[in-house]
This record gives sequence, structure tokens and C-alpha cells, in this order.
Amino acid sequence: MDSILQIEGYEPQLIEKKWQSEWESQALFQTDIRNTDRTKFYALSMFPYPSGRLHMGHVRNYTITDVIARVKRMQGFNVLHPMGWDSFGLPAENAAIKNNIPPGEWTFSNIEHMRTQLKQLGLAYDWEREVFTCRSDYYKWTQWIFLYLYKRGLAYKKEAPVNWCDECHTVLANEQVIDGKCWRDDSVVVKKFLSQWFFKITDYAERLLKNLPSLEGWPDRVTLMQKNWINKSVGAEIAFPVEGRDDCSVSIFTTRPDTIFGVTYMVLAPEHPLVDELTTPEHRQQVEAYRQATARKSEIERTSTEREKTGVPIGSVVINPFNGDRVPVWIADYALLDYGTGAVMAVPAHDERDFAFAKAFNLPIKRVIERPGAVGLPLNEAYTEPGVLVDSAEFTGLDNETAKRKIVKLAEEKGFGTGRVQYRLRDWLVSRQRYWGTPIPVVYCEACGTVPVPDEQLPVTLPEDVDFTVSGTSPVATSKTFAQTSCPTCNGPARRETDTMDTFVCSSWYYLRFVDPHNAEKPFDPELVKRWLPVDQYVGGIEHAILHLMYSRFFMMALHDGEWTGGDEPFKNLLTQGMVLKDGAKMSKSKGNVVDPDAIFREFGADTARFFILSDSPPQADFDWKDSAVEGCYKFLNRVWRSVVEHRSVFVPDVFSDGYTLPPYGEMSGTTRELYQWTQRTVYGVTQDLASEFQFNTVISKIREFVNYLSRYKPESASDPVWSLAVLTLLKLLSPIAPHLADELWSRLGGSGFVLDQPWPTCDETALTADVVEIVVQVNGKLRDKFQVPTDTDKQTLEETAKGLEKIQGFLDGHELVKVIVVPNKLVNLVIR
Ligand code: ANZ
Ligand code: ZN
Repeated sequence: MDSILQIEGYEPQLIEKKWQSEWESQALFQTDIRNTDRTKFYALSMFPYPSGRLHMGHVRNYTITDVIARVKRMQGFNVLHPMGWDSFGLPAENAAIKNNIPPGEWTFSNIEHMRTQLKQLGLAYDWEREVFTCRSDYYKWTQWIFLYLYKRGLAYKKEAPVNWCDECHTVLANEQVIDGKCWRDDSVVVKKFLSQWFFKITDYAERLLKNLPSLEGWPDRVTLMQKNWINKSVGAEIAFPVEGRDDCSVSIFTTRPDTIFGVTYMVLAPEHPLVDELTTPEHRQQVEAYRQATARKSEIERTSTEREKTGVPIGSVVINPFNGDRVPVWIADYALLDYGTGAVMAVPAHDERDFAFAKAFNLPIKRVIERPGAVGLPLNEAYTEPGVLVDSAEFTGLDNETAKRKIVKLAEEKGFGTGRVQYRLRDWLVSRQRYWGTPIPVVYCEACGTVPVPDEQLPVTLPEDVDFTVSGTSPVATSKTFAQTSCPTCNGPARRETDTMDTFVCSSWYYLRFVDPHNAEKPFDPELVKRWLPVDQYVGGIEHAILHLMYSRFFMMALHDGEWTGGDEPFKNLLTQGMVLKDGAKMSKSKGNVVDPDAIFREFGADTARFFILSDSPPQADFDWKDSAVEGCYKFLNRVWRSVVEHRSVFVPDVFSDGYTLPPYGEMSGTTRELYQWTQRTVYGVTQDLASEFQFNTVISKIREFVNYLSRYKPESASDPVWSLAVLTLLKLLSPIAPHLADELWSRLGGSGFVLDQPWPTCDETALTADVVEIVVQVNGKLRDKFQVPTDTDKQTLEETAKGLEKIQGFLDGHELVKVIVVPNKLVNLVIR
């Protein structure tokens, strides 16, 4: 009990350092991965790119996960909570070009700094499991997974138009093109043809879609975004024979076979392979000019309904197989090559884009769907709603859903069409013409063609003798030693692939590696993965709602099909945290509103940062940084400190011992009884709020109320076991959020070990209903007085008591009482005139 007397003020800088090294030396956060006595709980934050230093978004993300991990551990779970580095990527390469330092050096010095910051924040990570996607002990297995996909027919190479960013000198994935611009530097993206590696994620489109409803622990918003991204369209493919040729037809994909009788022209994508063949000599020149102009446009630009429609006829005519109509063929940039068949049957009467096009070029508009009961109205715009077929031969009079089915059936019977499902999801382009990424483990041999590097020759290591400043090709190709190799099959001369992989490949499986990060024989032990996956709680930004989560789900499914995992979904529950704003705007260097976490650690300590970042709003919502509120949190933690210290003389050290029991609740009275009730109510409320969507902000306000109560509390005897219990309970409830402060007070009161090793407090429900409640009295909505009554006192009594209060009578005198509102156990509001 001596130590308690030495308590001075709250000095976070001293105690935080001390506990951090204590936790580390006792390996407090190390997971016993093979232990099966306790139920597993896998808590994971999206791992960071080592950009240089932590920002407040990181602090928020990691604190949320940390609190969850700590609470689960106290609740008896075997918790896995790892951290690593998504450390390949362009910024390292740009820094290398700018400052002439190797990307690896830049990356690892950033990692050193950021790791220190994470430790300063007191995050309960098992650092033994740290992974680095840029290190060969990791990317060896990224390469292994590439080859695994290749062997299963899920990786292939094709010549394809790609999104090319002139700024980054690289190909971008569709997802990295935002509004026709590069996601990184906003420069306009152009099309270019290159031979590229793809992952066949479209093979999994149906499964990725079908599993979505099972992801009950994901925000609806995210599953909806995924659904829209996959965008399943049900329709038909129909072949239109080319007039005058019996060897050639053009297939289109349509979701509206019911409009087949309204087709008045056809559009091919300018890059469509049949364009050359179907262009007649007199149209050749115009067609060539148009194709060149198209190559410079982005997809978004091309398909926008706003933009003025452009296109040219190519001279050929196709025949509508349903009615023999002659249909002129055009090319126009609103038809995309890589969707459906790259060709569109145009129905201007019922499609907005076709309507605008037909108007622009004076093409016929033929109506075939009418709104029931409104037949014959003029068409001022495309009619896109459901309706009844007109002018459609034997289908006339059918509702359009029935017509769809019958028309497809007829096409199938006659052999010129079939029902078809189309997804918007495209295959994933993974080749990057960059240096700082995982080398694609493939060799090209003159004799054998494309040869995968055999597993035992992995990793294919990134060369170091490269020139970063080249453009248009991967810097890897400038190495004198890398590309030239011999064929693994025939030993003849061969060239290595010099492209590297999209960094999203590295991050699509890291959550699996954490389970078994040092495995040198396999990417991971499937038995461990079967036990530990899915991740029980994944936490990260909404910006990853599509790409990263979709790719990870695809990897998990593909690995599952080879029996590497036990399930096919990686993340059971997902929490997308809101942004950290300052003055209403996202923190950013350009706005000059960035708050540096280091400054907060220095001035107030990590516990204040953690407490503050959770206090203001629920984790899913955005929240506004206020300097004054940070100070408020700091003051509050000081108050916790003082409240605990103040009555240290009445503290009963016996409460630490296992067998200790309090006097029974039934025998408690007065303030002790009230204190006991407060304690139980707080345990109950905090536990509830954690269970429902991790409402840390309300957890914190309940802890605040409890501390306010404790700081008013006056012990009635020289030793107070109920007070002692209350204090220990407070420290347990507070410890996931402010772990350093909790451990310090815990040990100063005489506790041994760490609060993290304590069981989460259980609640004595018999003490949940208070004996007395405080009733607030308002006059015209303004707080004027308070009084206490037994719980559940009736309305009549409450009203009488309120009116009888001396202070209130002063307000009532000389006024007419027009209304009385009584809320039992809460308030009485007197409305006067
Ligand atoms: C005729 C038609 C009539 C269409 C109508 C729509 C309305 P979603 O729903 O996004 O799958 N389309 C097909 N392939 C295309 C391509 N490569 N580039 C641009 N547009 C293409 O869209 C399917 C519809 O988009 C298809 O149905 C087709 O136009 C067009 F009243 O066919 B529709
Ligand atoms: Zn060979």
C-alpha cells in the first residue's frame, strides 16, 4: 500500500513509455495461435501503406480495432490482432526518382517511423506477425498464388486496350479510373493496346454476387456497392446476318429483347473486330478518322448520357432476323468493346442514348412499347418504362416481361439467339509497368512459349540494377541481369516477364499470411487458416468498399476451391469508419488543417488521443476534430486519476484477491448502496453499447457519468469495499480505451499484472433498478429545480411535488399554468403564460 501514497499528478508521457515497454517485455499481445481452449477472435485493421507518418485517419482506424481486440480478450477470447505493411507501390518509386534513393530504403525508413508511432499509440499488436508485402519472404507467396491461379486457368494474358496514364506511365485498372481521370493525379486517362496479364475474376461473378446476402455483418451500403459493381444483366444475344453475305453475322447483347421490332440501326464499338470487314470503300476514310478520335477518349466520357452523340455509318447493312428489316450499321463511341459483344441493336424509341443519337443523325424512331392505357401519345423522349408491345407481329399486345421470354424462346428455337447473362464486372488487369511491385513469375521461351516459373525457383527477386526514370516500359526491363534467363522447361534462351503486379494483388491475401507469417514451405498452413478465418472484425475505410474487398473475396474463393481455406468469405464483420474532419473538411496538407498525431502524443499522451478519437461520434460516422475537445478529454483523464487517488485510504486491497466477496447487496444502504447500483448500471450500459455496433461514444459518455458520480462520492467508513470494487470496475471498463492509465492506477492500487488479463466485469442485474431517481423540473422547458423520489413514483405525485417546490412556486406566482408534462423517472415540465 506504500506505492499509493506516492501518487502525484497524471503524467502520461512517463507512464505510457513505461507500460509500453512492460507490455513488450512480457509479450502481452502475442497470440498463442495453436491454442484451442478459448474461442478465436480475429481482429484486423486494413494495413497501411508506409507513406511516412501516421495521420488521424490511421489513429481512428487502429484505435477502433484495438478497443475491440482488447474487449474481446477480456471477454475470454483468444485474440489475433496483427499489423503489417502494404509496402509495394508507386509513391516509393516516385520518391526514388525524386530523391535518388532506392525505393526499398525509402519504404523501410518510413516503416520504422510509423511502427514507432503505432507503438506510441499503445496498440495491442502481435508484432511477431508483422508482414511486409515488399519483402521476398512475402512476395514469394504472392508469386505462388499468381501461379496457383494460372494453373487453375484463372490467370491469362491478352492483348487489350488498357487505361493508360501519361503521368504515371502506367496502365490503370478500371477501378483506378475515376470520371475518366487517374485516381492518383487526376490526369486524363487514354486507351492504349498492350499485352497484359489478367485474373479471371468474372468466373466468380455469380458467386461474388450470390454470397452478398450472407454477409450480414457488413454495412448494407458496402454490399450494395459490390452488387452494383458486379451489375448482373439478364438478356439475350441475337445474331443479325449481314446483307448480301451468308458467311457473316453481327451478334449483339441486349437486356431488352422485347424491343427487337423497334431496332432502326446498329452500333459497333469503333474497335470492334468486324469494323474493317464491314466498312465499304466509300466510308473507309471517315471511319478511320473517327476511330482515331475515339482512342483518345475515356470510357466515362464515351458512355455519358450528357455528351453530344458522335458516330459514322460504315456502309454495311444487317438484317433484323425477326422481321427482315434492313438495319444500317454505324460505329459510335458510346458502344464499348469489352461489354456484351461490343455491338448494340439500337432502339431509339426506348433507350435514351439511342434516342439522342437518332435525333442527332436523323435516323428513324420506331415505337414498340406503349404505356398501358395511354396509347398513341407522341414520343418526345425515349420511353423506358414497362408497357405493352405494339407493332411487334405476333408479340403485339403482350406485356413486355412476357414478351422478353417469348422472344428469346423464339430466337433459341430458330437458332439466331440465346438467353444470356452479362456482368459489368471485368477481368482484373494485374500487369503494371512499374518497378516497385511483385515480379510476375513467368518466362517467355522461343520454343515453349509462356512458361510459369517452377515453385522451387521462387521467389523471382526484384533486380536492383535498374533505371527508375524510364517510361513506357517497366524499369525492371533496364536491369542487365534480370530479363535474360533460360527456360525452365527446355533450358533454351528465354526472357523473363518484366512487368510487376498491381499492389492490390499483395493485399488480397495478407489476412491469410498473418495466421502463419513465417511459414517457409507454404503461403500458410491451411489447417490454421481453417481455424482462424474468417476475420471476425475487419475495420477500414469506405474507399476500399469495392476494389480491395472484392479482390480479397475472389482470392478467398479461388483458394477455397483448392481446399486451402475452410470457407469462401474472408471477412465476417466489416466496420467502415468515418473520416476525421477539421473545420468541416477532410484533413489534408493542401487545406493546411492537418493535426499531427505526434503533437497530440507529446502534449497530452496516447490515452487522450485514443479517448478523444472515439468520444465524439459513433465509429461509422465522420467526426470533426476540435482542439478544445481534445483538451477536455485530457482533463477528464486527469479527473479519473484524481478520483481514484482521492479516497485511496479507504481502498481495500483484498478486492484484488480471487475469493473476495462483497457484503450482499440486500444489506447495503445509503450512499454505498447507490454506489453499487451506479457501478452495475455502468457495467451493463457499457457492455451493451459495445455489443451493439461498437458505440464507443456512448460508452464514453457512460464512463464520464460514472466518474462524475465517483468524484462526488463521500465514503462513509475508513475502509470501503464497495468503493474499491467501483474503482476496479472503472479501470477495467476504461482500460481498452485508455490502457496505460488503467494499468498504472491498477498497479498503484496494488494490483498485479495487467488489466488486459482481467476478466471483463459481469453485471449484477439485481442492482440495475435504482431505488431513487432524480426528477428534473422545468418551467417552459427551462431547467429550474430537481428533486429525488423513489423509482417509478406515479405521475400525480410527481406533479404535486414539483408544484410544491419553493423555487418553482416563485416561477408560478402570478402566471396561469396551462399545461403539465410528466415523464416518469425523468422530468416534470410546467408550461405557464
Ligand atoms: C437494345 C435496347 C433497347 C437496350 C432498349 C436498352 C434499352 P446494362 O443494363 O448496363 O447491361 N449495350 C449492350 N452492349 C453494349 C456495349 N458494348 N456498349 C454500350 N452499350 C451496350 O445495359 C445493357 C444495354 O446496353 C443493352 O440493351 C444494349 O442496349 C446496351 F430500349 O439493347 B439494349
Ligand atoms: Zn523452353
